[in-house]
Amino acid sequence: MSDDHKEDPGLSSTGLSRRKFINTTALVGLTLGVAACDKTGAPGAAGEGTAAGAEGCASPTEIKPGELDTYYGLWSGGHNGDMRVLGLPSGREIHRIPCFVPDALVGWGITNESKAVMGTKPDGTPLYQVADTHHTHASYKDGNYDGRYAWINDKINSRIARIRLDYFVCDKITDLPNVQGFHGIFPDKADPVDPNKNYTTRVFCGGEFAIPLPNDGHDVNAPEKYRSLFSCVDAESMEVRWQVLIDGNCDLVATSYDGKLAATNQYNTENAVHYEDMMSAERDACLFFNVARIEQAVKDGKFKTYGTSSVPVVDGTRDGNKDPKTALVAYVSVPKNPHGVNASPDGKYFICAGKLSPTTTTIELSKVLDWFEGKMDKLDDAIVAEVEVGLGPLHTAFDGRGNAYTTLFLDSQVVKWNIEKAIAFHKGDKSAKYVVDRIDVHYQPGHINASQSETKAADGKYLAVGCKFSKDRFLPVGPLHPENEQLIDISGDKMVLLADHPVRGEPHDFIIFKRDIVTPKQVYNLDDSPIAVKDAKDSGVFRDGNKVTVKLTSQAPAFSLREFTVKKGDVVTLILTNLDKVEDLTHGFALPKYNIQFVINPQETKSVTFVADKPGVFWAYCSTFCHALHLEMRTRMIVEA
Ligand code: RUQ
Ligand code: CUA
Ligand code: CA
Repeated sequence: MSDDHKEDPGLSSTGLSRRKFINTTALVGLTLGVAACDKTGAPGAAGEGTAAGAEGCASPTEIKPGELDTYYGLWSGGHNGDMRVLGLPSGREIHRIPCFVPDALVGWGITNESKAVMGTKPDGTPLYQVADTHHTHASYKDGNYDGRYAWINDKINSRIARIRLDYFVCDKITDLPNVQGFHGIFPDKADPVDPNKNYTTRVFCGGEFAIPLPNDGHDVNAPEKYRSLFSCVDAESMEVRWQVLIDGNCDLVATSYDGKLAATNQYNTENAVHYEDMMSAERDACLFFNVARIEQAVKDGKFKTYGTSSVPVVDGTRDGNKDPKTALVAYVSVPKNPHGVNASPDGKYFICAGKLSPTTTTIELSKVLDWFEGKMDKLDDAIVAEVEVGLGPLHTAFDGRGNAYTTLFLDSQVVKWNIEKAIAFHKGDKSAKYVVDRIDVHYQPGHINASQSETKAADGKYLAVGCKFSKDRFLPVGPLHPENEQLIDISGDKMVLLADHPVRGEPHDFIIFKRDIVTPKQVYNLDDSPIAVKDAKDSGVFRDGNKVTVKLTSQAPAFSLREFTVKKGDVVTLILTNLDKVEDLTHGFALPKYNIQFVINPQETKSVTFVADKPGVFWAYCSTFCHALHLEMRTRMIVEA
């Protein structure tokens, strides 16, 4: 590593003159940048402490042409109902994976295959046009991501989507029965009883809004009877395995590394329907679910079902779970409307942020397990730290070196604090300085996550912060502002702000992992589709009454049929296989006036079904620039009157 810049008189004088005007954080940032400047600005250099700001020193966020980012970020796409893929540290958005809402680029919601995943109304159109994704998490093995799947929630319609991380596509969506406001989501990291299953087999989902069970019009005016459910979805089949009826509500979700516990924070212990009543109690709770016991109770038939759902629902209410030795759920008290529950990478603690309380509550998992085994009388003794960190704490990330980073919504800051020192302070050592650093962010941060933060491989390099307000950080574009995702270097003692990234609202949560965790495929396998048209010679128009199948292939710069003819009123299913095998050789199929457009990747097959209700000539053209003769790449659909 070069330290040339240390001797640069010009630089130090600029540095000095600026020092009077900048706060301490920025000052240290500048110094760090100077000390650790790497001439190459190579990716990964940031891990050795590089930071932006020093003259002549490339920022780690500047990835040069031809170079690749070192991390993937999976971002929730918010109202767009998709998942976004970013490269980090550059912050460049590389891809959007549509899930819950139609997508015009790839034809999600247009093709039969995507509609089968999304679900359709009786008229064949996608079930929903709106979504609200918040949280995205990926599958685990041995405490680290294994690159198989990611999951994302849809809060509006209580649906969970799975993304395959080989093709980066959504392959399954499941509706959670009897749940409204499905919010928190987290995969398990191991099986609670089978040590051989040291990988994700379940995904837990928190239901936020209480509703009558079933929600069929009865008890609508009896809010005291409304209930929330905590759900477990099978990671492979995506079926809902079981649900737990609780008192109060669920918000965010976290899981332990040993697979024994899942947790949700709860802000509405009051079971209230109005916000002022939701804040009436001084303490709410963090609920711990004993996964093995719940699954045993289901096996033993100790459950109910509600409405048309056959999913077993076990009793997780306070009254039904007073005896620790048989309890399925433990309610640890946490101050005033907490938000966020996060598992520390050492596997020892869950941390709840206080939101309306300026504190974070650290709960030791081994003590919760002691309580379940009858070895500890008072459940709240599992709280090993409850310390002040600032105003409006929401979410916490980790660097793998014992420090936690919590967003302070009201203070517009991130506070870095040391977990063991907070525990010492809580125990009575008032000299324990647990707050290590603070940094201003812009503005009102919600979610936060660090590279590999929620794994045993937390590496403490980059921290991303999802700021809910961007105000003056970007060129004005009218009243609707983008959100501001900020990137912070956390490799040193002091946090250093590296970059602002505008994002379309409202992204909420994200995860960041090393790029070698996934091995994305570049080309599909023809056998992935049972209806693939494997040879151009198999193309043609096949009629069965008024049902017509058009089989088509693409190979730059031509479709296998120069034209095809159908009759007005025919129900046409068009199957298109892209026979090109070359990486990045994607074609599109755009059919004017028929509301059909989709892309077709190398060796991929897609189909659409439509009624040929308009007679005439329709030039179906390739919509993805694929070849010098791309504009000439067309086929003619003739619809005879
Ligand atoms: S929530 S800003 Cu939907 Cu993730 Cu906390
Ligand atoms: Cu094929 Cu453009
Ligand atoms: Ca409350």
